[in-house]
Amino acid sequence: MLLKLIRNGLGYIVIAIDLLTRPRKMKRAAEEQAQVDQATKNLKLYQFNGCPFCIKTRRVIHKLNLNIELRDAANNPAYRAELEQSGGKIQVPCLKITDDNGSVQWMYESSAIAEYLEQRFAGKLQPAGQS
Ligand SMILES: N[C@@H](CCC(=O)N[C@@H](CS)C(=O)NCC(=O)O)C(=O)O
Repeated sequence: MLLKLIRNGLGYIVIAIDLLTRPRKMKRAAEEQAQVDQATKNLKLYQFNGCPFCIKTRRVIHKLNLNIELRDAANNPAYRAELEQSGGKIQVPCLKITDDNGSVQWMYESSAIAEYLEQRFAGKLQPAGQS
């Protein structure tokens, strides 16, 4: 009970620091942003709100100006079950990547996810299979 309170409290503090220190959003021409928005429809981030590794990943998403759907695997039982059964384990953040052929990859580890997003979206747009 006390532990949960401390953990939630710390989570809120980290969320507040994140909001106060967010990096500047990358800007793209409208047409390029539309292509990026189309590409990110195939990405879903399974995450917890107060998890520091998820906050780190959400900062990268914010900085790269990506519209990636966030799926709350702490409070949504369907997302939690999907993460465990299809991803393989309950660990967040996890990025579900669906390529143009419909095959799915579950990417764990915040550093791997950040690297993938940077490679694919920081410069010229890369297709799903290229990074
Ligand atoms: N090395 C991992 C660590 C991720 C991690 O420890 N996530 C915690 C939440 S902060 C987790 O998923 N714990 C499983 C659970 O709470 O059930 C990363 O960088 O993504």
